Amino acid sequence: MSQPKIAIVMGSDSDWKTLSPAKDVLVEFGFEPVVEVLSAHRTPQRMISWAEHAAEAGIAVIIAGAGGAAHLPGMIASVTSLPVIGVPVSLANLDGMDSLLSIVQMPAGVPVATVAIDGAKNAALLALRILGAQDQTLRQKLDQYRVSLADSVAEKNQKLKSSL
Ligand code: RP5
Repeated sequence: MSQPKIAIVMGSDSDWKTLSPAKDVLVEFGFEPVVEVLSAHRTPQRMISWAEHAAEAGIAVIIAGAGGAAHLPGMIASVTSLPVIGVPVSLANLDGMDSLLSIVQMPAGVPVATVAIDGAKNAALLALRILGAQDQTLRQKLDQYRVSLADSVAEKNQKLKSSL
């Protein structure tokens, strides 16, 4: 069976600096994501068409980032039953609160799993956890990752103490 794909989509190429940490995490875990700029308000038909065909294109999880009146993740989730993870992108004016509330406050029936403002790294880790539920090898890699986080805290602890 071929590897399930993870997509990273965003409202503009200006979002890439926020979304690219998701790609770095996915590549670290052996996934080369599908990357696409899709605008909910500038290219609504293309966005809908892409999302409607995502499952048949082999995509298993969609990470969708947008800023401002960030309707991209919710609109995508309205036309596919694939899991959608929303990343609120912070813009200059409202520090990402606008994006956060636009993405997180989905009415019941159409879920979007929302991560923190600019939380692309966690979006990727959540996508991997979703796939890892059915993939023991991937789950073991995620286990190792958690252990490495614990190790890094031990190192920080040591470093701080030796600097005192
Ligand atoms: C949103 O508008 C995008 O997701 C981006 O965060 C924001 C600004 O887009 P650009 O003006 O940089 O194209 O749709």
